[in-house]
Order: sequence, then structure tokens, then C-alpha cells
Amino acid sequence: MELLNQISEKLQKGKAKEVKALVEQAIAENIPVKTILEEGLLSGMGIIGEKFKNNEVFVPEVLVAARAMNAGATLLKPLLAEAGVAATGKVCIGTVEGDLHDIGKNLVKMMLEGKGLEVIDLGTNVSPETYVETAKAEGCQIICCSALLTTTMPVMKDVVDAVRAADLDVKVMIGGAPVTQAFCDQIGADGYTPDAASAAEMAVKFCQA
Ligand code: B1M
Repeated sequence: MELLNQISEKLQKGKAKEVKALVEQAIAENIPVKTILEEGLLSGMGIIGEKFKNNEVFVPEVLVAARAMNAGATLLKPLLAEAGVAATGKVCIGTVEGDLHDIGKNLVKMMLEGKGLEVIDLGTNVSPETYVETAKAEGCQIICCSALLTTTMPVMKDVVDAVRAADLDVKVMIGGAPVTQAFCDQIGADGYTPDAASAAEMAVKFCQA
């Protein structure tokens, strides 16, 4: 669809204002939120990711694209709330220590909130101690960890170990591009999902259990 292509292209060029206007137009045209997110915003970010990998674009271009992505995603947030299916539960979420990538984490947060869960956003570069102290102080049922770098994935194991050492009845969910189910099993985390929507579904199940 032409409008979704335009969102993807403007995002790749880092045109945040234009992305925002196009997303508004897509919403007004009743294009499903999931389609706008996946075929517009995430598609554009995926192309930027490939170009970044191939050294065709560099950090500044990726940063402005990320800003444009956030500008569009923010508009979708209220629409993700599903009327009448409000779950109850408290979650703290963050990107692990050493890692500054937050786009995926923000999407997971939006989806969790869309399901009615209360979310404490710890931001990026979050230490295992901060996750554990927050979960304890705030009474969270779930700790959600995101990592985008292979070098920061091991911090997720530190989080699992810290939760077990503190003897907390808290589930640890993990995700992010390099994370896999095998890694989840290996470090003894409670759940892995490949995308934000399924993360929210899993979180709801944990909170209902
Ligand atoms: Co970075 N970066 N980056 N980067 N960056 C990657 C991750 C990389 C794969 C690019 C590449 O080389 N191909 C590579 C990592 C390589 C590796 O580890 N093997 C990389 C690198 C190397 C770096 C730097 C080291 C570059 C440098 O400085 N030389 C540096 C590290 C900085 C740091 O963190 N300490 C760096 C910096 C940056 C920017 C600041 C420029 C920017 C981040 C901006 C920001 O986040 N605010 C950036 C970006 C944008 C990327 C790419 C291009 C896109 C990441 C992204 O946002 N994707 C990325 C390449 C790529 O992934 N193709 C890359 C979109 C996002 C929606 O996807 O986060 O995977 P993702 O989230 C998904 C799922 O994974 C899942 O849900 C989302 C979709 O529904 N998910 C979860 C995420 N968290 C979840 C948690 C869950 C469940 C699901 O449960 C709790």
C-alpha cells in the first residue's frame, strides 16, 4: 500500500514530522494499527538495519530514523489498548546494562500497557541490581529485559541469577534481536518471545497464573 511505503521511506530518511503526519493519515483511513506498525514503521526500520549492517548508513542516520520511528509509534500507543481486556499486573522493563537500544523495548512497553498492565520503564543500561530492587520495592510480577547486542546478552543471565539469589517470586522475560529460545533455556529465564505482541500475551498469562 502506497501510504505504508511512504511511512517506511520517510522513516528511513529520518523525517519525523512527515512520518507523524503520514501515520495520522493512516489512522484516519482506518488502516489497522498492527499493519501501520509492521508494514510502515518496522519495515522502514528493518531496511535501515540492513543498510547499517552493510555500512551503507551510519550512526547519525540510524539515530534520526529511530527518532522518526518513535514519533510514529507514539501515535499508535493509545490505539493498542484493547477495550474491555484490561489485565492486572505490574511489570518493570528495561534494556540491559551496556546496551542503549530502546526501540524494541519501547514497543514491548506499549504492548504491555495496551493489555492493561502497569509498566515501570527503567530505560536503558539497566543493571541487574536495579531490576531486582525495583521489582522488590514495587511488587512487580515480571521483569522484562531487552538486549540488542550479543555482548550485552550475558547480562540477562546476571538478572536471572540475581532474581533467584534474592528468592523473589518474579518471572524474568527476555527478548531482542539476538535472543533465542535456546538462550532463554540456557540461562534459565522464564520466557522468551520474538516480538512485542507475543511478549505482551505471555506477560498477561504470567500475571493471570
Ligand atoms: Co545498533 N546495533 N549499535 N544502534 N542497531 C544493531 C543491534 C546491530 C545488529 C547492527 C548491525 O551491525 N547489524 C549491531 C549489533 C551487532 C551484534 O551485537 N552482533 C549494532 C551495533 C554494533 C551498535 C553499536 C555498537 C554501533 C557502534 O557504536 N559502533 C552501538 C552500541 C551502542 C550501545 O548500545 N552501547 C549501536 C548504536 C545504535 C544507535 C544508537 C545508532 C541506534 C539505537 C537507537 C535507539 O534504540 N534509540 C541503533 C539501532 C537503531 C540499531 C538497529 C539498526 C535497529 C535496532 C532496532 O531498533 N530495531 C540494529 C540493526 C537491526 O536490528 N537490524 C542495530 C527495531 C526494533 C523494533 O527491533 O529491538 O529487535 P528490536 O525489537 C523487536 C524484537 O526483538 C522484540 O520486539 C521488537 C519487535 O516487535 N523485542 C522483545 C525486543 N525486546 C524484547 C523484549 C521481550 C520480548 C521481545 O521480552 C522482554
